[in-house]
Amino acid sequence: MRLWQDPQFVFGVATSAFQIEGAVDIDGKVESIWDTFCRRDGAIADAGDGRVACEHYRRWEQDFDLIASLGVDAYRFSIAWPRIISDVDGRVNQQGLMFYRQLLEGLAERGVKAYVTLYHWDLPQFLQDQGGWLNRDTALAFRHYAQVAASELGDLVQSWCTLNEPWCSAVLGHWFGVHAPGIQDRAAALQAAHHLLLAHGMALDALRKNAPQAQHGIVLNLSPYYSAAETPGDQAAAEFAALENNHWYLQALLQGRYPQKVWDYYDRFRPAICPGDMEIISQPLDYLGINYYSCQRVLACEPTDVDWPPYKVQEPASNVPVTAMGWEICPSGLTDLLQQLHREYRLPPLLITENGMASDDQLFDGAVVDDQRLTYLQQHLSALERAMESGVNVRGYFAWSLMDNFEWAEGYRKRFGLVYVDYDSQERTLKRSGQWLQQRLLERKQRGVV
Ligand code: IFM
Repeated sequence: MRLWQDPQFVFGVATSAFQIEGAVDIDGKVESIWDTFCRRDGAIADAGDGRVACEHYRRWEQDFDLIASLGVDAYRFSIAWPRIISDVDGRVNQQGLMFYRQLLEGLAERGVKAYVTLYHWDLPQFLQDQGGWLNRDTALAFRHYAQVAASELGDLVQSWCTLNEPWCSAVLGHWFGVHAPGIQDRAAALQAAHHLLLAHGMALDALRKNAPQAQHGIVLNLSPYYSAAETPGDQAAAEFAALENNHWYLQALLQGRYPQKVWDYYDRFRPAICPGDMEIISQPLDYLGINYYSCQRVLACEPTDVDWPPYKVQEPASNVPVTAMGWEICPSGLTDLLQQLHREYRLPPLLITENGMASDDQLFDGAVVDDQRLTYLQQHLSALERAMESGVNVRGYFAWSLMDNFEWAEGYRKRFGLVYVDYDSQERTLKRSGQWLQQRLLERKQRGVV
């Protein structure tokens, strides 16, 4: 595979703060919306929360040794905003900064590049109390946080990401209500999406000023939307679904507008936009991060309610391979998606910032044989390579996730890690998929590629 021979291509593993750190009320950290949401009855499938998670806050050195032993070039992780900023006035928590400085120094000592995300969903609760992403001031608060993070930590960071998957924060958090803050309101979702993108633009500017030597971008979760049947109605529905879920974000970021069809369809729910917002949102990016897990198959339907779209996402058929999340395994979708984006946009360089699968892994005799994940990774890397061979400029690939962790509303039951975590003992075991990746990366080093 050409991918393995390119010394510039970055291989990494990824995590996020709330999913692994634990220590949610230690060293001056204040509450996030996920701390609050986890206390809501029935919100988390196994009633789990972030209090202990993978105890990474305490065990980070051991975890970093593990990362280094994998032979990856980079580690993608997020900073918990509520560890850094303590109140509505923007007071800075030095202990929080010290923790992340330690992490960054730990990575530098091990020769691993730091890819840092500022927002992976853990909004400080004090901002939610002021309206959260429905309040435009949250974008200004995010700019302040970005400025503090970049000026205090920027010398050790190679790549910054403003937001991870704003679709999830907006739609899962404000429309479906299955993620924090658990709101169910179509208009709120569109307004939150706009303020998230505005926050991205404002933070980008602060990052460029305070950490000019680093790369700056954003990460979107994207899927190809296929028509589940050949009828023109279903094809139009798939097109609408792609516009609503992918291009709403892509067009705003890359072209400074929202897709007209979706704008017209949701005329009752349009977000408030101030003059100049779209210019702030669509500043040039050094890279666009794409999180890819699956494809979506769509059927046309009559909306049951005014705030529902004119399509339905079909459940995978019983003969289609799925992950433990029930998501279709669809490696060719990655090639299709990348090629479509390449055709439709003038893209910055791309990174695959997450890719992986949940499976029902079992630790048996000290080993975890997760062959389904191993195949998943191989197939997706081949699919990525096919896209690159056809001309798509992809500069890196990060496996999700380094280790099993808190899978949001699913709690701890869904395991995405290359490393198995025994939540009773906190013991880590490299799964077979992780051993495979490690072997490939070490061979690559031995061949002198990097
Ligand atoms: O675990 C999540 C991650 O936090 C964001 N992207 C998708 C992953 C799997 O659901």
